[in-house]
Amino acid sequence: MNRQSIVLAVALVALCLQTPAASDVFAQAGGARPALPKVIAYKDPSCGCCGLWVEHMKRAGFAVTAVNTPDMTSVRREYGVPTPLQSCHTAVVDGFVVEGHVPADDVKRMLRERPKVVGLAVSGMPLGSPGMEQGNNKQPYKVLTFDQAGKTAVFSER
Ligand SMILES: [Cu+2]
Repeated sequence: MNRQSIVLAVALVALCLQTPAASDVFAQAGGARPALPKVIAYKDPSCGCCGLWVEHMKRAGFAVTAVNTPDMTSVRREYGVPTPLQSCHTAVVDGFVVEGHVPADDVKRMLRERPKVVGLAVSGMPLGSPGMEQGNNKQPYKVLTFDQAGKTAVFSER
């Protein structure tokens, strides 16, 4: 290595080391919070309540890409959604799977807490869940976590 390339290497290392510190300062200065991760929502093109759930997620601040597919069975299989938990749409966000009409607040909590699960699900389509609003009709429902073995646990009760 000649002198010039050593200087260049040192400068590059210094630059790399500097980057996290600089962004810390930015965060401390009240800079923008990191944006919410992107959501990809798979749904049947004819599913109206799926579109309403996508709108619910957008209102909560998520950037959502809706992907229309007539074959939701394959999507659920691909992302490991247990059959008893199935609903009308399947979304993927930051490595987690979100099945059905899960409230955005629960998705945000999962992203903060990062439980060791595949994702969250609201099975069926309970009335009153996000995207399934119908006046004042509200069916109580549970948001469940599920793991690779299909084991579930209650994440929240709504
Ligand atoms: Cu639905």
